[in-house]
Amino acid sequence: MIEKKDIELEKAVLIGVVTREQNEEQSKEYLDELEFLTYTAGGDVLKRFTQKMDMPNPKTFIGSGKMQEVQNYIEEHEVGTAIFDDELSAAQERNISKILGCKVLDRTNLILDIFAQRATTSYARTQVELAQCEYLLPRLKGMWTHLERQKGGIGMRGPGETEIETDRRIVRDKIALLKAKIKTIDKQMAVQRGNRGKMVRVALVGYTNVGKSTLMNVISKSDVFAENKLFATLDTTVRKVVIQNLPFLLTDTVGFIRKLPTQLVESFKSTLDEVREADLLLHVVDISHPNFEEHIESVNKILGEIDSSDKPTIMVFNKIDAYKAEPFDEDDLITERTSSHYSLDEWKNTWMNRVGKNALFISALNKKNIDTFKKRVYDEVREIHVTRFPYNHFLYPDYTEDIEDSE
Ligand SMILES: Nc1nc2c(ncn2[C@@H]2O[C@H](COP(=O)(O)OP(=O)(O)OP(=O)(O)O)[C@@H](O)[C@H]2O)c(=O)[nH]1
Ligand SMILES: [Mg+2]
Repeated sequence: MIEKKDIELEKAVLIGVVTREQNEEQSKEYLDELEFLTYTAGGDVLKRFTQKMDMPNPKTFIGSGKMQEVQNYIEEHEVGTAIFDDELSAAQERNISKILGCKVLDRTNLILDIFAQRATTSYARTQVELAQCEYLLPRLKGMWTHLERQKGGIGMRGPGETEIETDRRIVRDKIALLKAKIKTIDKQMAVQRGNRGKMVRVALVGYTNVGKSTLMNVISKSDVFAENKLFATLDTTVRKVVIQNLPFLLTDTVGFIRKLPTQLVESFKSTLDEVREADLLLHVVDISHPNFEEHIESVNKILGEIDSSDKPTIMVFNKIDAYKAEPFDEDDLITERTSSHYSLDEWKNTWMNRVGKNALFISALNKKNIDTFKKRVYDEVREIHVTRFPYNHFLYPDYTEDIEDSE
């Protein structure tokens, strides 16, 4: 991103907790992701703080001793932003901000901010603005007022910049306005979708940064923006793809993430309609990510929230070129061998085996197994197509031969 190079990175610290449900390892992975999010938003993480606790402190989330430690660090290093991995209540945010004397954000805040920063079309911007207003409304009272520096930056982009000081009524009016605006666009989009006729619709879904757009570019020869940042894609791109003689529509859309703010899921409803109305889902997974199984769970959860759990789905395990098992020493009797030590072949024999022909292993970057992938998508789309157009025989000839040729 151009901005990134031009602006100075904001200094930030991260704060997470280790609980009974969330062990040290997980906490580390969540903070890794939070750091990636912070970087995407234009921040530079100087330090991470974690605290072991069973129950968060209702007033300040973490305990007073830890808070003191954070405060000392922030003062000494002139840190402007403290980012919590967990959702803070409005009161907690206020209290902590008073103690630390800097901007305090939580994960939701950060994600909303990135969306605000990355939304380019007016439609995406309207959706993000709505989500931000919904998030802001219950938090309005006294927010930031004790801070002198209201200079913008992470967490302050979008409607927050202008509306923080104004009262709830204005935000409520704004919400109504944005909703009306979205409704109008929704109608236009529904018409657009209707115009596409009965063509089979396939949607790429998956966690953010797994390679959906890269895969889209590979099989549709299109040029969708892809990069190693979270939420590179916010809008939906639909391309007509033809494999052999079979045309279908392929959709690339926004990636999911753990704890995707509900306000966003709701306001991105129509962007996600593309997924809801798809005939077939290609669930792309970054198998080189140590946490990929949890990513799958997060994605499935969001698919459930948008009533799309029962769709025919092909699991596409991407980035096999980058997959590396953690080294395991057979003579080491202390370390337990876990799935992190599995080779790719061992993985294929786990639950993935039960997914059967609907589990594919590819590298979109190196174009590995793309032909197998295309063939599988072809078969599936053809099946749907045939049920939809029972009298359309043009599809049958040649394709097997052709595919074999190309492999
Ligand atoms: N090593 C490797 N990297 C890949 C592969 N496919 C994609 N990538 C990289 O992964 C990063 C993310 O790719 P995108 O295609 O933008 O991912 P996305 O799922 O569309 O991400 P969002 O739109 O942000 O949700 C980019 O840096 C790609 O170059 C692959 O097969 N192997
Ligand atoms: Mg993308």
